[in-house]
Amino acid sequence: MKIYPYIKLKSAKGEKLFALLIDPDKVQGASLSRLIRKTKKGGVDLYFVGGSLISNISHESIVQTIKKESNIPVVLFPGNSLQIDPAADALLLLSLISGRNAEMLIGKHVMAAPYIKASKLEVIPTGYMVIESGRPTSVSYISHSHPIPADKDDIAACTALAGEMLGLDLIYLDAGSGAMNPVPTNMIKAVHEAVKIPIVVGGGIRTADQAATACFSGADVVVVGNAIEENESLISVMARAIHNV
Ligand code: 1GP
Repeated sequence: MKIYPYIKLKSAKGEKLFALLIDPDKVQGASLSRLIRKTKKGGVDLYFVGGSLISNISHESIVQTIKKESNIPVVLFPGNSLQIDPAADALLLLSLISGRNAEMLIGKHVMAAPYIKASKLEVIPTGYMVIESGRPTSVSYISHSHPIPADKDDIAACTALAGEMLGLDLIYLDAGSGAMNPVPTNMIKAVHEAVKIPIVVGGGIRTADQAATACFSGADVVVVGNAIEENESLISVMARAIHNV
């Protein structure tokens, strides 16, 4: 099954998905293989692969390595158009709808479109919303965009609604990698009430409680990166929390 229909189906059934974010700059070689082995036992549903900035350029792509060692689907979460890898299963085509930087809304996409078409990747048009989380994050710096203030649920809800009306298939609420504070639960609830399309939530989720709370608030997919890089035993704990909601 393709990835987006799978996410939609799970969302319709109220079943939550756990996505492990692999940043190619932080996890590679032996540590990547160890992480993959742990995810096999741990209940990860999807790998998201990407980062705001990638400086580890190796001959074999990280996606090729993952595909050799695991059957879990790989979804690209690209920080820029250099991160299009045909070896993946799908690509989140991110339009940064929380910002007002035309390049991130549509400009980069124009340049990338022919490459994406040639890659034959499944494309998931995604409304990407960066939420203020206590301090500047890589994504707010690199994207030259203001995050949505953490207490402005109404702005978040209307932004997501506009994204849905424009035909986007997914909303991604991101507090940013390593965020001090995850996306507030009230904001997830407001967005969940505003739209019917599935909602991905990530950034700064460090505990099973936070992951479960995001799900209870309306997240369909919870993304965790940093916390698991630091403590791989969290994989099974997070997976249980997310799947038992
Ligand atoms: C960042 O949503 C992801 O874009 C995950 O963030 O690494 O803080 O879990 P963390």
